[in-house]
Amino acid sequence: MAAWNGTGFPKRTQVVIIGGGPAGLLLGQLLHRSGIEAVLLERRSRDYVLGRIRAGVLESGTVDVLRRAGVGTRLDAEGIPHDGCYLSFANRGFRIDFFALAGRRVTVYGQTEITADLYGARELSGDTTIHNVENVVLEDFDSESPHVTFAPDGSGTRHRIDCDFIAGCDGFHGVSRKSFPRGTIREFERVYPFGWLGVLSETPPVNEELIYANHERGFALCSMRNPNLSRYYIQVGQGERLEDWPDTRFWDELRRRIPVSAAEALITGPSIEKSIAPLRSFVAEPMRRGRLFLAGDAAHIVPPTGAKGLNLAVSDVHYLHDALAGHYGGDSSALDRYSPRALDRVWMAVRFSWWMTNTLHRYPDQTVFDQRMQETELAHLDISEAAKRSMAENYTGLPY
Ligand code: FAS
Ligand code: PHB
Repeated sequence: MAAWNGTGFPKRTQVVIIGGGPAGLLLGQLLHRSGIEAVLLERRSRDYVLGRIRAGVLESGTVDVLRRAGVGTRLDAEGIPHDGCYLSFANRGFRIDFFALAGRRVTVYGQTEITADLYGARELSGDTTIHNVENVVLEDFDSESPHVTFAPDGSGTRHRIDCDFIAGCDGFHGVSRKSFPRGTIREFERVYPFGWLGVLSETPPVNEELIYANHERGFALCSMRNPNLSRYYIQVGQGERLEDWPDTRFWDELRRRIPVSAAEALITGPSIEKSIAPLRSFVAEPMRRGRLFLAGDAAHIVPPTGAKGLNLAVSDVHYLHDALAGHYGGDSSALDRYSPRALDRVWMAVRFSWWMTNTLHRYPDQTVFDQRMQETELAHLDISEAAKRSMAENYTGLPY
């Protein structure tokens, strides 16, 4: 158990996890089940973290890891298995049959639910979670004795936790990646000249499976969370403002971009959540510095087109848990393999997400030739089993 001081905060533990999103919570849960103690520091409140609406599609590998972490019960009961998805362009659509082509499926189950399941498990674990922390500083992670200091919610005092390892699971805007000494991390980035305007509505999904739509007006996606909760996205220009997108304008634009048969079947309703997310591809190398390890969005970002962001966070955590459990079991060799092993899979997902994004979105300076190239890429996908198989293998998740 953690060594405590008189302030009510632990002063030593085995692993300090920075960030209580899916990556941090899942790592804490896997470590706990391996008998390894982790203290989790989260900048926001529990309710704030649980209020985020983000990913919705889980690779089969992600489902396996969540079951192994002991948080698969509600996922198995409420998750919706999908054996395929639709792609549409020029008012025609076709299906990619994941199961027939790749022998595996995806599961629709919101990230919000995963976070809730993980928070429930963490509270049962008895491990320490400290919310609303401020000014987190990572120190001495190039030594054998790293430590983290932080200020609890609004207090002026600072607290220190000594540990064996620090897991930076604090997302793209977190402090962990930025704590690497200058010149020791290489960043690869592409910012896309558009974003996604997403709507959540308590309406039945327009289709049983997802529809990814290419249209000359821009990309659209029809997704869902359950039989009475739909998630829709349309591509919007950079700098678009939510206040310029009342529900009626959103629904009208979505109808224009999906096939006529879907547009006619669409059941609309008031948005219960509406947000705009920017799109970028980003990778930081390496994902480790001494006893500091990055996992999830702290190390990489993908455009949500390929439904990879959350799934990559899970595979990172799978590899990091293996490495840490190996170390505490007497074999530290996997610690050195963590970064190259995780990055191999990250880059494969970054490529796939980049390909999906370039094939389905309209670029501001796009010509009619470019539009025709996108449509022909999709027409080729429709007639080529080899191309469909490649997409099915990547979308359902390459092996760990
Ligand atoms: P997260 O960003 O989820 O969690 C990081 C946590 O660290 C946060 O709780 C944050 O408060 C905390 N933190 C930050 N700085 C800290 C500090 N200094 N100290 C302590 N804590 C700190 N992926 C998909 O697959 N499909 C999607 O549709 C999709 N939509 C998205 C929409 C948006 C708006 C965003 C931002 C992301 C979306 N993603 C999507 C990607 C998303 O799901 C991420 O991949 C996933 O949340 C990654 O989880 P984490 O790595 O845990 O990072
Ligand atoms: C979602 O349901 O939020 C979702 C699904 C697939 C994606 C992106 C987002 O590619």
